[in-house]
Amino acid sequence: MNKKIFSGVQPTGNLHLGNYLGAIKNFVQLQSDKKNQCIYCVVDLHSITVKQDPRTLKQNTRETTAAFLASGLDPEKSIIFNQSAVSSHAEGAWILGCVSRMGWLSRMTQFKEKAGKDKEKASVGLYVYPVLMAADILLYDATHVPVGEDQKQHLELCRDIAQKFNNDFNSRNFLKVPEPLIQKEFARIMSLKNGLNKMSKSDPSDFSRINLTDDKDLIINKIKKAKTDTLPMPGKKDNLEKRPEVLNLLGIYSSLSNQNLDEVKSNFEGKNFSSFKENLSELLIDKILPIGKKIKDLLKDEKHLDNILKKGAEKADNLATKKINEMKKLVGF
Ligand code: AQP
Repeated sequence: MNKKIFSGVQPTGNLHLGNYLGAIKNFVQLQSDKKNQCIYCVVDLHSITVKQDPRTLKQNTRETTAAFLASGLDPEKSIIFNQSAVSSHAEGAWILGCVSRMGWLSRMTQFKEKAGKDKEKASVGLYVYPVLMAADILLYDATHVPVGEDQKQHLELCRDIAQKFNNDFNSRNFLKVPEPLIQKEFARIMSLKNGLNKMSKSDPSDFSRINLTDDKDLIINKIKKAKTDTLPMPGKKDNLEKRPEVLNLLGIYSSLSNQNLDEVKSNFEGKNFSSFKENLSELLIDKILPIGKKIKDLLKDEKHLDNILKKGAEKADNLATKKINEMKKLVGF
């Protein structure tokens, strides 16, 4: 079956290993199958759900685009654009917002996590963020959406919204119900400081994550300081349920080296943590440093990046305008 792929990344700076292993690496793999139509979006409308400095936002949009290209996305093979350049996303979000139910959105755990204790002060945009995400996906009839595990609940909501729209407007299969594409193992990369928290751009501690643009010394230092525990390196048979930090580091090794967890455990069984950490740093330097270098090079030519986004937006706009016009007709506009 030919797949239509849609996914996005927020231009909120500090693109990290979690974004890469949970999402972008998968984007590149999907692009390599010629039968797939891939659309990858820098979701700048999503990023303003929390306060952004306008000049930094523009630069972060370029940086996320550079990270896409440096990781292997090719504008000749995939549509690459920024969300705010295609106005159908905002229009679609309004229509779908009127179909969505408050109760559905109230159950979204990401809002609860991001809004924290003071929900009253969170933006309305942060609350309705998953509706905009549904519009992003449904406008392109995406069949598959590659995301990290943290976005699974939003994808389920998107499916509910699509079905309700189709029912409400008597338009069976008009909005295509998409499937999530989530890696089977290590779909959620955790913080280097606390194995129970997700690795995140907005974590105040830079030592909680490996950024794609970190240099060699910083990578070595961050892995050296990454939390482990006092027990020895686990063997193949050891259960790691109660050792989240160790599981996370082994998981990172496994994802980067394309080996399964048991193989990684066997390779390091009986060795000490410092030797494992040295190996992990070397692997990160081998896989991530070249991406960081490319990002920095690409950022030297802002016009080139802006041009890629502009051309991508023209292609995306053609597809999205058709769909939003049909959607408006169904609604009665
Ligand atoms: N830690 C993670 N492990 C696996 N996948 C992850 N993703 C994010 N963090 C991890 C995936 O990366 C894609 C883009 O994410 P995003 O930029 O849209 O926003 P996010 O999920 O909110 O990521 P962050 O880093 O946690 O950003 P902040 O701190 O700004 O909220 C998504 O597919 C996501 O699943």
